[in-house]
Amino acid sequence: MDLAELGRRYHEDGFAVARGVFSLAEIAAVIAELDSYIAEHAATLPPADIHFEAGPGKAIKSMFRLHERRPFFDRLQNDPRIMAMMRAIFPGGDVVADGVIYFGKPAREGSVTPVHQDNAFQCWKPPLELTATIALDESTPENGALTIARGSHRLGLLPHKLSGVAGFSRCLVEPIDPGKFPDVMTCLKPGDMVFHSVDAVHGSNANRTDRPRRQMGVSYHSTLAARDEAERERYLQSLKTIYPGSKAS
Ligand SMILES: O=C(O)CCC(=O)C(=O)O
Repeated sequence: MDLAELGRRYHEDGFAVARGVFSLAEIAAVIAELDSYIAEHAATLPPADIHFEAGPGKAIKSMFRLHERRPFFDRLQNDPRIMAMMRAIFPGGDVVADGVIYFGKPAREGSVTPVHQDNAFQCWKPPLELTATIALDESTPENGALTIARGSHRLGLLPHKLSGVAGFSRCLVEPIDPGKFPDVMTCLKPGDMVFHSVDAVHGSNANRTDRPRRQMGVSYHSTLAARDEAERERYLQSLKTIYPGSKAS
């Protein structure tokens, strides 16, 4: 892994892909832990920490804050390989892991992720925060690969509105110019990772295949950045109308 090249790509494009970070055996262990987490917790998670698809199977769409309930996921977010890549991307300060999310995109029911920037939820200034995706399944154009507009992180935070979509409460008000910021589908194999900036415009299509497109999303920030707490509080207040008792997202 060329860490300097990873960092250069990230700052140039607003995202960077790292292939084969985790072995297939390690990914199988993550999936086993996830299955056991679902069996233990899914029925009792608060509404902000689990979202379901609207399809007939009501399959799990996403889950938040897994690291708070399982040391396995806390260890995952502090994996030394990821931390080495994070320090290459955000040199200068320290890097802090902010939590683990599960994005299910279940077979046949996985719905569209509306186009958004994570900083509409996260409120970091400067925007030295990112999501590191770990692919558990192969992602393809047909099953809703994470799609990122190359270079869009340079636009800064754009206006968002309420999306009405569970787990992705905000989306862009206006589309951006695809001629200047072309969409890149990050088609991943299990164990691959993609790091996308909190300001990168991204989303994904529905999953119409018979296979799930499961991914873990881990957030990291540089200690050179701070949250705009007033902005974050306004966002959290807006959520209370959507998810009573909510903490985030
Ligand atoms: O599941 C998806 O494709 C969207 C994930 C996402 O929005 C994110 O990782 O920030």
